[in-house]
Amino acid sequence: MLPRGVKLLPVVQPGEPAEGNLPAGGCSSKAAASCGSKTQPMDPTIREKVANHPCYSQEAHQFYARMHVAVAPGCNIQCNFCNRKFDCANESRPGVTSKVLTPEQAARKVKYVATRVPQLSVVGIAGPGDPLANADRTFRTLELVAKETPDIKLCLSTNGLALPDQVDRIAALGVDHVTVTVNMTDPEVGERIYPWVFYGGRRRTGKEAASILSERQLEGVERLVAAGILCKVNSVMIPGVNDEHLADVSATVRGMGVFLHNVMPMVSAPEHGTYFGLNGFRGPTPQELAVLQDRCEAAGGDMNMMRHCRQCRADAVGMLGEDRSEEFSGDEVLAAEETYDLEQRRAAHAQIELDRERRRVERQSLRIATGGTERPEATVLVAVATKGSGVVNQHFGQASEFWIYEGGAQWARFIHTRSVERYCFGPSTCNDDRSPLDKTVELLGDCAAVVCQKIGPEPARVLKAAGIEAVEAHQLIEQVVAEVGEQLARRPLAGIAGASGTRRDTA
Ligand code: CLF
Ligand code: SF4
Repeated sequence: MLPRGVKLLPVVQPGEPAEGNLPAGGCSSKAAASCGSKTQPMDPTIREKVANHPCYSQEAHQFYARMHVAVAPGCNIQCNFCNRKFDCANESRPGVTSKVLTPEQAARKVKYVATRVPQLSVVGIAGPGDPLANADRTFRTLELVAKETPDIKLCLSTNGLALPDQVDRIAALGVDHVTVTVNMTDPEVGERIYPWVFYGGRRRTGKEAASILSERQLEGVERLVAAGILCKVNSVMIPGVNDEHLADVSATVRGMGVFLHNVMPMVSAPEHGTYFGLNGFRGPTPQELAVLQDRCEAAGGDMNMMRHCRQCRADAVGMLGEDRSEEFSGDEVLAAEETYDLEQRRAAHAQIELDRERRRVERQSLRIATGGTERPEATVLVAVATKGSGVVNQHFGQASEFWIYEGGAQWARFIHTRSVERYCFGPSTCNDDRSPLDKTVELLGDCAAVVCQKIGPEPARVLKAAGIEAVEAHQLIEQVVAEVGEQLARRPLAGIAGASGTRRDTA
């Protein structure tokens, strides 16, 4: 029996083709009854654009991969969470450095990777500095990639300062996806984030710098939308600086026609050597981030929120949840003369689409709600270990990240992902001697259960001692989350199967 008010809706994840009046697009947490304007089927042009883009569609990211080519070393602004030694922190994680490639090397690398990673659907330029502060290198790379690997989508991410002058060139090259980082629209907030910007041939500081940057960003966004380019906004959440302001940013850019908003956590540690890191500004906890994402979603009316960002590096390769950049970093990759087999890649994508369709049909038959205003009265958080493809298929000990869902009777809402290594909870937990298992337990401390394909007795015992049930499963994620959530929400203290975990039916 269902708790009062729960509507039975087929599971439709962002990016799936909309049927009838079901929600679609990057609407990760709304169901038809509450999705406002998204109760209409998605525009077919937009649907085609997001269909296999792993960042613009949460569902697609379970099946498709991206790669970044690090061709843009310079930057035209200074952010207080960046010290230029590492990749651009507006799109990637501080503390990693990517080797800069020439456009020709980058195009050769794309061919090499595309031949070996059939899931690859998108090539992005996101650093290590700002792509549009290195416009010639960036556009030459895009030109070569478009010519030599024509089935791959092109993507760009920029701080926006140079954007208004480059939109025509971006459109002419057929770039369909552009991300602009907007951390503020209020110069009073902005002057705390940006010590300077370089514009009009000289360095600007203070409120003037922040005003120029904000105006240029919004003008750039306006021009992108007018050119029919799908626009995503990234915002770095800096507690105590812009966290109270980002819901206004979300509403502003939603009003301008931005498709998706990605609020990312600032990752701040003294060893990164950034102004914020050295001066005790901390990043948000996963819980604080999730609360702000919900606020932005509401403030934007019906803003699509990206909740599956991995803050990948400027030379990232692979599915969003995996990092294969090392595997493709050798000189042989840059020297390789590949023959590009377009037919083989098309056949691989046709197979991916068949698998994807099978999962979609399975999910729809379950009729589990993935969001909406009328959620069950009782829900719990469930952490899932998965490598993608829509199923629980990762061993607990091998998971480098967990997907966090809210689960309840006939209900499974994706919240976000948490990386086992990534989150820093401030100086008191840096460089400590806790075991990886202890850190994982702390990371998942607010979850009632962990669902994974396999778990050993010792980690299951440690989780149990922390009040987290371990559940073994190999099924569709939503199905397990809803079942486990329903049981645990009803019996939060009794648990469901003891510390050794419960064996569940296999898919
Ligand atoms: Fe790269 Fe960015 Fe394009 Fe994606 S990433 S340029 S839109 S192809 Fe994606 Fe990586 Fe998050 Fe960026 S997970 S950091 S949002
Ligand atoms: Fe660093 Fe990126 Fe900011 Fe430039 S835009 S200062 S590279 S975080």
